[in-house]
Amino acid sequence: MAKDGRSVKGKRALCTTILAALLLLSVALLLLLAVGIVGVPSGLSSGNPSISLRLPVASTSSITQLEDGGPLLKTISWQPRAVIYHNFLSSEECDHLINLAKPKMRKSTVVDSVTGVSKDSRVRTSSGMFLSRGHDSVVSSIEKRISQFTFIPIEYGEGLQVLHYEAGQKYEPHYDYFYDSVNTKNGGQRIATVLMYLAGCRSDVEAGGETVFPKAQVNSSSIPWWDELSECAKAGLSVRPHKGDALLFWSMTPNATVDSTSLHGGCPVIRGDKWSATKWLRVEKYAV
Ligand SMILES: O=C(O)CCC(=O)C(=O)O
Repeated sequence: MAKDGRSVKGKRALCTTILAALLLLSVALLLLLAVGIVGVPSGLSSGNPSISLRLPVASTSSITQLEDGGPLLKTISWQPRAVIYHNFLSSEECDHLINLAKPKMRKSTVVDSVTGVSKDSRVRTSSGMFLSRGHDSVVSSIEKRISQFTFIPIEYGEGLQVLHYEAGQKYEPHYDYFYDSVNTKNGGQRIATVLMYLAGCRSDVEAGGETVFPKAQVNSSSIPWWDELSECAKAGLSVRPHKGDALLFWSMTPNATVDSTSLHGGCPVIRGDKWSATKWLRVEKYAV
């Protein structure tokens, strides 16, 4: 009898231990799902060219969902390769970059394609300034995030360029890669660009200011917000400037030649102000 009693007790203890272990495992799995380390596949349809992933957002401990619950990372084109990372920067980081740049803004220049020398131009009417790499702890943390996003080491990046466009200001379509040998001496060719919107549409830019890719191989006229785009933006695939979002696009194809579909420009701001920050990435270390 006593032996049977012990074995019943033993079985109960074993069951309790198993149940407790299962409960702990479920809680751990729920925690991992909550912080985004583990994800549930979202059912990509084979005909859909855009791929969405869920990544942690800037400097906050929890994942901020978009109001519409949309994905944080969205591939918008394969030619050129381009992806939008929503909420890449926090609102405080955007404001910090603007405040750092504001007192030092100068009329933007363009690079002469033959001599490689910077010159004033009507194709680029914004104002801008450069923040040196690792300028302060906020800039360093953004540069580290860019490196993790692009898989390109921090040392391959130029300083951050902060740009300001007032109503009517624009940057006509151009390539970020160089044709001259002067500008590729330090760091080699530009391979990719990360364009971050610090103040953008729906808040500061009420209309216009989109980044447009006139040669993108995408049928963009089917997008739901087509009617809200400026005429300039309808000339190709366009990205509306939304505060905190980052746009990554590649100026070189996987076979290491320049990608002519990466032609892009900043459409004229129609109302309001647009602020952005550009990080150009090179194929080699860029000495500063
Ligand atoms: O401001 C934009 O939307 C475009 C900026 C740009 O083309 C650049 O910085 O190379």
